[in-house]
Amino acid sequence: NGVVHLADYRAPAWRVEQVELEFDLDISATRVLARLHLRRGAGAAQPLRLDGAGQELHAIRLDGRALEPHEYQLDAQSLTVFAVDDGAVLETEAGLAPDANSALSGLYLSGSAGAGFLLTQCEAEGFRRITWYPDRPDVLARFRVLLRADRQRFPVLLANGNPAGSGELEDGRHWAAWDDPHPKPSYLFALVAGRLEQIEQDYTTADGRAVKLRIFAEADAIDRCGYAMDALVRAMRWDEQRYGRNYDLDVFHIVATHDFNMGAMENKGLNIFNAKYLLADPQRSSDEDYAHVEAIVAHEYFHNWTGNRVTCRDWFQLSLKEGLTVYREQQFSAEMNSATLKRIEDVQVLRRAQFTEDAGPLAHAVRPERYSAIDNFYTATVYDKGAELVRMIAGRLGETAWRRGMDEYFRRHDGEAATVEQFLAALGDANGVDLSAYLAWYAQAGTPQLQARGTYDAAARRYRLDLRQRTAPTPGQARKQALPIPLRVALLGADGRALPLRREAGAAPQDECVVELDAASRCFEFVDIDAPRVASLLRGFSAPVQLSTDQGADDLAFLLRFESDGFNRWEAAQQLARRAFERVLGGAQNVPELDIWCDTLAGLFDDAALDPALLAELLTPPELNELAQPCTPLDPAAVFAARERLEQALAQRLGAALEQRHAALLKTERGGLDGAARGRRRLLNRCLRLWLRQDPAQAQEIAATRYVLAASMSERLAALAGLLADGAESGEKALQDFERRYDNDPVTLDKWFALQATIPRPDTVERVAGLLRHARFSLRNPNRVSALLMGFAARNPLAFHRPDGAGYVLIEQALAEIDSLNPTTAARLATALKDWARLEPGRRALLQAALQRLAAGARSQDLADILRRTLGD
Ligand code: B3K
Ligand code: ZN
Repeated sequence: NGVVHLADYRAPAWRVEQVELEFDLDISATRVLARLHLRRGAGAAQPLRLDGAGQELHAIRLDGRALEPHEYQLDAQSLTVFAVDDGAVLETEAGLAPDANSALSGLYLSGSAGAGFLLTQCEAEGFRRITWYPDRPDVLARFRVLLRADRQRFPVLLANGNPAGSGELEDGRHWAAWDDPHPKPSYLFALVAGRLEQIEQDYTTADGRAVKLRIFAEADAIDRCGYAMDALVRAMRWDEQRYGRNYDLDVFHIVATHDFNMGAMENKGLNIFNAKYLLADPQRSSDEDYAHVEAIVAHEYFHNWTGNRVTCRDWFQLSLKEGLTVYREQQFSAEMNSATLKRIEDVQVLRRAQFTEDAGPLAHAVRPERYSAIDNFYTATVYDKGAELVRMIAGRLGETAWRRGMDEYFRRHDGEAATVEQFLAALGDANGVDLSAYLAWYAQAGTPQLQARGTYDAAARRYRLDLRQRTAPTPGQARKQALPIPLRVALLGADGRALPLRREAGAAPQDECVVELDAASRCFEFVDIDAPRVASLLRGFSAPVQLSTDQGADDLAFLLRFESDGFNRWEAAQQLARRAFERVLGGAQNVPELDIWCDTLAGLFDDAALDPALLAELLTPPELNELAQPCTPLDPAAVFAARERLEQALAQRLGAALEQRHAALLKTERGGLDGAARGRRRLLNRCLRLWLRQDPAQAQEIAATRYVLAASMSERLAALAGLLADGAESGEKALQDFERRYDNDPVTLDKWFALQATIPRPDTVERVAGLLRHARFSLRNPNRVSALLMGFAARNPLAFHRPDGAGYVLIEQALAEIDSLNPTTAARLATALKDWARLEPGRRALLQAALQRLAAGARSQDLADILRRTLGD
């Protein structure tokens, strides 16, 4: 049935010591010669079974002798050779059609046949679509690659590793050889061939290696790669300084493509990037785009050690490289920018994507125990919850011990394919601690609910904190165990300052303590405490849990005013907004929480000491998906209306101050890219959105002007999104202008599609249906699908969940088509339908029917897997 189980892992029966690949590249007919130097692996002698999919076999030789048909067996997924000796060399010749590869896995064409270029994507199982190979991450081989192609059509020929010669051939063809000295699994293989421009920079590593850094892109994009280069250099320095990790080849190459199934790929020495996460320029990129480029360039670079030098034994260990690398990127971004803001954004991502995943039918452990389509496990759980687990472990060890542990991890496993157990063992052994209790976090799905209750005994001067945890059942995991939960705690006095904390009399006092809940429930005591006003719990979001406390709205307002931990200050605002939302949704007319939320924020609005970016975040209630999460049965329109009431109330309460602050911020707005300018702009844009609610007539006029005069893309987008949400006529005019301006720039035109897909109005369904027929739209391009269809299905609940089901039908039809083109993209889009069972009965029936029809017709294993799990079959 195609299900793979972690428990069934066996070491490979055959290894590849070295592989030589020769490519004769052509858009529609590429030939691949593979020469595998084989070694017997673990276990008793077994026939050599290689993975393969889709290519044609032109020749097969063993130790130079052509094999007879009875000596091997070929089927749709594999090639088996029966009698192979240790040390044998197997040669195969394959034929591929890159231009017919719409799945964008394996070797494919980016762009048009006339002008585009060839490239590969192999993770997780794309290499088998290029040649027959033991396509699993624990087979590490040395790769030598020879590329041959027409020089005019393919002037640039790239592969992993170091350049090993190049030259001319007859008939206008040329060749380039590449040699990667670091043994690697096949999923890290890459090649790129085509007409590409480049920028270059010299870099010397801390240990003295001279490296050429190059970024390649098509001619119209190459002048937008400078920021990525800058980010790369900073990431390389940072990894040297913070982790002692140096780069290990003579070149480091990055290539940009518009046709890519994900964000980017860390192929050894040859990273390939979705152009959307590599290109940046002040006119066309938003502040968010810049942050993404910096983070993803760093992420892929950091993989060179966490992922490439130490790779994963099997795909169940995916979070070993992904969670760890996300965590390293989070540290890097926090140091490059505002640590508080970065933490807030990380937690937003976690709550919006991972907590919702954990609470639904697709919930799975950070290290799942089975899968039927591995590409469906590149999830928020594996990445973002995985990063939270690493963060907890790093926090448990402390900075110095964490570094010592990581050094030990690299020392033990460099050049190997490792497991989560080995990771925890290295970290623990280096520091004489046992971290194995954290394995349960990797094995157990679901978000723990943490309940906290504080009591103060004035006579005894003791503060007692009662903690209790519980995790609800998830699909396939009925019973849950207690997990180790570190909780960063402070007690604030009436003046807002942290009180000295002692766990026992006479101990040295601390401003903040970490208590670890290591059972279902426990109580912790603090002694010699005077007059605590409020407890600040889970500071910095010290564990990926859902915390509920017995604190009242006044306590939250106090935290919002005085808490010195920036994250928890924001969290207090979120919790207050959430309580107000729940009361409003419940139908209450009089909502004291709403007044408290508005009043407290109004009190902070003019606080000159407050970072403008943080203020902008304080002024933003949780987004719709977060608010909707606990609602069963869910009426998305009611959730939308309740959140609107929050925004309205806040806008009214702030009143004329919005216009004033907006005007003041505008005076200094020049489109600057430094952190301070970006922070001010965040507040500028937030003020505009609120002002549009408070005084639509006037604010719309200003927004229309700002759209035209905007000094930056962030400002332009905010003005346009505001106008569109209001249904303003000037918004439509601005949309037309936007399309004219950026018609030829795919990355920016995607913003145009996404803006329209997310207009929170019921008739957006018709608008999206119209855009599906737009000349620039194509179901073959994942970025376009993501902008228009994912934007609509995942980020526009009001329109997508229109009660007549029109939004569901639209997505159903598109999905059926995408499934036959690009299974990965289809499966990802289908995850936007996962919450059908929580909907109120009317919508639920409509969406369920759509899902069932889709499941009946699904062609790819990827889509079928998501639908099956979504429907709970
Ligand atoms: N490792 C790649 C993701 C590959 C996805 C394959 N379906 C990018 C990254 O996480 O850095
Ligand atoms: Zn990654």
